[in-house]
Amino acid sequence: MAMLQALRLGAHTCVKSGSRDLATLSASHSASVASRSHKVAIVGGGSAGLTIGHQLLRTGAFRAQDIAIVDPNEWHHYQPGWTLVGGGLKDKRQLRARLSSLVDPKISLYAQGVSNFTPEQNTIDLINGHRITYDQLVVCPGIKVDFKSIKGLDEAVHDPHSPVSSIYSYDTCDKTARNIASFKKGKAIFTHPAGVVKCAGAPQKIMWLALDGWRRAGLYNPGDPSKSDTQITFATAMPVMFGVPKYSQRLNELREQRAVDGLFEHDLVGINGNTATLAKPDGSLVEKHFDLLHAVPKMKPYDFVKASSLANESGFVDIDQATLQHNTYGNVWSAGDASGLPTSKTAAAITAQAPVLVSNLLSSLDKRPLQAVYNGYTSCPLLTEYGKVMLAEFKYGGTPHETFGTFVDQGTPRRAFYHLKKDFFPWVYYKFMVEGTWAGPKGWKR
Ligand code: UQ1
Repeated sequence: MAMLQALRLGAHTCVKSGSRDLATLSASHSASVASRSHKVAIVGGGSAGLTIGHQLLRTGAFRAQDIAIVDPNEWHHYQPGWTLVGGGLKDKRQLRARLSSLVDPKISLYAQGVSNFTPEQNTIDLINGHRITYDQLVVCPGIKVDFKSIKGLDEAVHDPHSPVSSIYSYDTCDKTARNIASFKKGKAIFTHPAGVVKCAGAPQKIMWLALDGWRRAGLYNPGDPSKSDTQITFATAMPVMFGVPKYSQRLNELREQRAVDGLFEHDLVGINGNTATLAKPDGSLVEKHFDLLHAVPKMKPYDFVKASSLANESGFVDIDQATLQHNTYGNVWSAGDASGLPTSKTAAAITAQAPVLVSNLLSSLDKRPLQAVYNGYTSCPLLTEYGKVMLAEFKYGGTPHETFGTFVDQGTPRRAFYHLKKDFFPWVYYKFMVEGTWAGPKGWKR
C-alpha cells in the first residue's frame, strides 16, 4: 500500500526532488591525510556505491569516516533516464546531481580515480599517488562505454550535424531527441552491439519511442510501410530481440506487427558518412545506407579492474553469484556493472544486490556465516511506445521473477508500468535509493 501511495506521489514530484542540494558542497567530505585508513572503502559512487555506502552507514555499525567512497566524477547521473531524454520526455540536466551533494558527510569522499588494487595488502592506490588502506573493499566503478569501439562512431556522435546519435552518454542523449524530431523520411537504423550491454533493453526502447513518434506524425505506417517513405531496422548482434525468452517472444511479435526489419547477428563495426558496416558471425561484412542511426557502443570493464587480480577471465570482478563475496579475497565484495554476476546490468539489479552485500559484509566482520543470497534479480522496464511499458523482471537463468505477476501479465505493455518508469523510479531513486532506504520490489527499508 505504501508503494501505491508513493506511486501517486511520485507522479507529481518526479525527479526534481533529486536535485535538492545540487550546489551544496560539504567541506567535511574531503578526506584528510590522517584518515586514509577506512573500515570500508567503496570504489565508485554510482548507483551501487551510493546505495551500499548509505545502507552500511544506516546499520549503525560504523562511525563517521569509517566508510569512504572513491570516485573522480563531479556528477552522478540517473542513467536509466537517458532513454527518456532521447525520447524527448526529460531534460538531461534534471537527471544529474553533484556527487558530493549525494554523499552523507559521515562518509569520506575521495574525488580521485583508482590506479591500482593490491588486495594482498588491503590497499588501493589513487591516480594522485595517495594510498588508501581498508578492512573491507567494495568494488563498483561501473562499466566503460567505449565510443571508440566502433570505427567512426565517436566522431559522428559528437558532430552536431550528423544523423548519428546515442543515448549511452550524457553528452549525446539529447542529440538523439533532436535527430528523431528532425527526421522526416528515409532509412532509420537502431543497433544493439555484441557483448555485455548495460540496460540491455535500452537499444530497442529508443527505437520503439522513435517509431511511435513518427507514426503519430504520419511519417510511418506500421501496418503498411510501403505507404510511407520511412523504413525502420533493428540491427542487433544477438540472435533474438531480448535475452529472456518470455519477453523476447513478445518483442518479436511487436517487431513483426510494426513491420520493423530485424537484422539479427549483425554487429555494427563502422560508420562512414551515411553508411553503416555490420559484421556477421562468419566474419563477412554488410553495408547499409541510413538517414538516421542510433548506435550503441560496445562496453567493457575498466582497465584498472581488468588488469587487477580481482578480475575474472572476462575482466569483471570475480565474486560469488549468491553472496557477492570475492572468490579469492574474503574481504572484497562487488555489485553492479563492474561485477562478474551473470545477470543483466541495471539499476534495478542494485536494489536487490545492495542489501545482500551489506548483510554479508556485516556478517563477515562479525565472523558469522554469510546468509544473504542474491537470486540474480534484475529488471528492464521496456518502453514499447509513448505511454506503455513492458516490465520485464527476471533472475538468474532468465527466469521471470515478476513483482506484480500474480495480478497482471507483465509481458503485456501497460500504462501503469510507464508511470513507474517515467515518474516513480527517477523520483524514488534520488529521494530514497541512493540514500539507502529503497529495496526495489521489497519496498522501503529502514
Ligand atoms: C527499481 O527499484 C528501480 O529503481 C529505482 C528501477 O529504476 C532503475 C527499476 O527500473 C525497477 C524495475 C525497480 C524495481 C521496483 C519495482 C517496484 C518493480
